[in-house]
Amino acid sequence: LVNSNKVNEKYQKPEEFLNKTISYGTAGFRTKAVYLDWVMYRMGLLACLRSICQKCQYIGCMITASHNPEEDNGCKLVDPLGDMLEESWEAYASRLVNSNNLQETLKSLCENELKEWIEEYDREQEVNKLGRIQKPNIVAAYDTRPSSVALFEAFKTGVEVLDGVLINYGLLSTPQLHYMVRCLNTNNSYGEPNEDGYFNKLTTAFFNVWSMIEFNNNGKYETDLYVDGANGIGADKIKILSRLISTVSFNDKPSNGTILNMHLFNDGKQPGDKLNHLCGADFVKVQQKPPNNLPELKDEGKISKFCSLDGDADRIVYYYLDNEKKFYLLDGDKISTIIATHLRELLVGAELSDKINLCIVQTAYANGSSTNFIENVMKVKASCVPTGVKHLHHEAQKFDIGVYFEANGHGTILLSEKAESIIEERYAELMKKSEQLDEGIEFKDWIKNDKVRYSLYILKHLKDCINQTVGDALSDLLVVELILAMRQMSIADWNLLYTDLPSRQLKVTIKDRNVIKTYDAERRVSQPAELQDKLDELVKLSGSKMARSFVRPSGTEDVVRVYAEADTQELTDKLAKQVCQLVY
Ligand code: NG1
Ligand code: ZN
Repeated sequence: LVNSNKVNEKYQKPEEFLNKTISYGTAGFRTKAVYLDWVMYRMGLLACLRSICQKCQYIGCMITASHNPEEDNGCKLVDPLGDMLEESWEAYASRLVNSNNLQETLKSLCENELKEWIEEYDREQEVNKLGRIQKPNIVAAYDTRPSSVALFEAFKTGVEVLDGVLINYGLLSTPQLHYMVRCLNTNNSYGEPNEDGYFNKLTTAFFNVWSMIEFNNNGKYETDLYVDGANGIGADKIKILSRLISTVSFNDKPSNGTILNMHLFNDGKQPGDKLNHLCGADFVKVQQKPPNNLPELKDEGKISKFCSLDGDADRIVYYYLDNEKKFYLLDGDKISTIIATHLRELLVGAELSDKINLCIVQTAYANGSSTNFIENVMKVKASCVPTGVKHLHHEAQKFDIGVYFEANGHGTILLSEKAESIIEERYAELMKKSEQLDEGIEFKDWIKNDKVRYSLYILKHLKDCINQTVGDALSDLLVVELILAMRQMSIADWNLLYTDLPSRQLKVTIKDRNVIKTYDAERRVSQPAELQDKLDELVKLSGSKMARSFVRPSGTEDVVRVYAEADTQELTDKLAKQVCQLVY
């Protein structure tokens, strides 16, 4: 492999990058799309190396810049089980991209860090010469950005240099690509590796739960949901999901007559529509206001339920306006608390709470009220980790059930192998018993009439509705809707779980954001030395007992992020501004 000598420099590193370093950060490589083709080419090489070092299993490449502006783009690699690229490989990615002598760096990686794997690969090639030759297997997909297709071509050229076999899935959401990778590497046991398989898995689980719900006229659950597609890939996928949800009657079982109606807006198909522009989950969360083009709803006096996806459909936040048009946001913290509350009730109901533990993972951006609610009302463990999904994911893996969400709406639920097998075994026993039901007893009634049976049944199918590889707006949406429907809860009721402290997120541009070093899950600054003391002083003098503030360098933009929360919005905004001045 090393001596193949095929590496060419078609996608030359531009001069202006020769003295610059860029790093594979929390979201892979991400910047203005015009600077990226040579990066993509090199990532094609790296994806092949990663596949070779994973016995030629499929490695994914998602081309997206998520919630960032349409002009940006980026690239994330996906490991064989659908999770993010292993941490040690982030360093290889940065090395390969920052190298000013690509051939040399590639050679050095192959002859040192990756030596064992490359030798094994070369040996296998020799042995299999006459038979089927294993090649690096790569799958790629991209979001709707205009730059995505050209960047895919650059990636493809890189893959071809190392003889990789590339499947192009075209337009997918980030979580769909993660799903495909997992299916391909697990012999389809996770699902079929195509879009039908993805939707089939989600909707089957959804209908299995939905069909058990008794809807009555007094229930407060809103069956209409208005979805902001951020003018991106999520809009296309919501259209498919919405069609399936409103037309499929699962397994020919009579439906309960109630349908979840999704109404899409910001679908990206109207003149002037621009990805993430004045819309989408990040806009709504950071600006704390509704997106553009909120549908005019005729039913005055009735509260409507809204949600916004982000540009690659891995984030979701909910919101509503009250009769005075006051805006209420239900962010990742509200989503994780309602999910964890419900899962805990199901565990108790299924008599499994002593066998399966539960934890919620958050970051410093979690609203202080949510952490207080988790620890002091729910009495569940709340872990705090640094920003970036990989940190949340890894922490959540330490528990039987780990519910993790960033406040911005990115998150999912992970079940340990132990939790999975307990639930699956008990469920299998339940199904066995159901085969011997007396005549005249309906399966559905039999399940519903017993708390243990019911809780187990719901637990099993709710878990199957979760995309455990990564946060997935579509899967999260279905899980939230099922929980609200089961609880007969309106969005306003859900919001009452706890009251958010007013918060503010701002950004400051400084010469070198990396002079700021943090610790304690990014909640405190260690460098520059005097910054934390000054920040503490501002918090102390803020006039609010609840005040909290922190600063950290962004991993995806060239800015320092400032966060503050306090008793009132006025005090919060004042504190956030003062901290910005401190940083500047
Ligand atoms: P940075 O730019 O490091 O703050 C942002 C989000 C993260 C995560 C990444 C990846 C905030 C405050 N930060 O990271 O949570 O989603 O983008 O997209 O929302
Ligand atoms: Zn995203």
